[in-house]
Amino acid sequence: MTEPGVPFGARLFAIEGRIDPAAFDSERRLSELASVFADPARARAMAAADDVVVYRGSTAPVPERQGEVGLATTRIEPGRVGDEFFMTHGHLHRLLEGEAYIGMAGQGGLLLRRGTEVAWVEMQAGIVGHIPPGWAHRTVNVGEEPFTFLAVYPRLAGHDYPPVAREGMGARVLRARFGYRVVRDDGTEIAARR
Ligand code: PAN
Ligand code: ZN
Repeated sequence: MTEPGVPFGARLFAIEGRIDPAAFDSERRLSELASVFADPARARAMAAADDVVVYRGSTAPVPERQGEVGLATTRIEPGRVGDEFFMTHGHLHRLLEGEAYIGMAGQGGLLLRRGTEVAWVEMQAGIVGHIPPGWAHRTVNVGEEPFTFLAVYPRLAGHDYPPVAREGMGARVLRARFGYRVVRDDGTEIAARR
């Protein structure tokens, strides 16, 4: 593993959705995420039959120090719970820090929320999504292949999950006839690709 705090070049594997070297890898399975879906009972039943990995991450060896820039990849598998696409849990940063997501492969989107404001950014290879400070963020795989991206962030930004677990993201991303629609909790559609 690369020494912490030293310059290095890391290789990105776009389709696999990983970075090398990685200090650690993580995975989130459907059973752990059931409660974030609109139909948790259905997610639990699916997980009981086959507790698939919904997404995995790899994090480059950047030390947790002020000023350091973290590099982490995420790969979200294609799939749905009912009509709702597989997605990340979603979080706020502990510190008031922004982040950039660089699309590497597949078709996805970035769902953002700040209070009652909800935004949707389509993501694919070649698109950089900008997450301003103070916005909760979640990514969604709206395609048939893995959706992968690189996150670039202040290493100390941190993850705060309970607000999203409690209040959700203000909208859900659902299958449409040929694509998807992004529907706010009040039923308004804010984006669609059909
Ligand atoms: C990303 C996310 C990653 C997984 O690296 O942490 O996509 O999503 P959850 O953390 O919501 O499970 C990031 O935004 N880092 O700040
Ligand atoms: Zn983040």
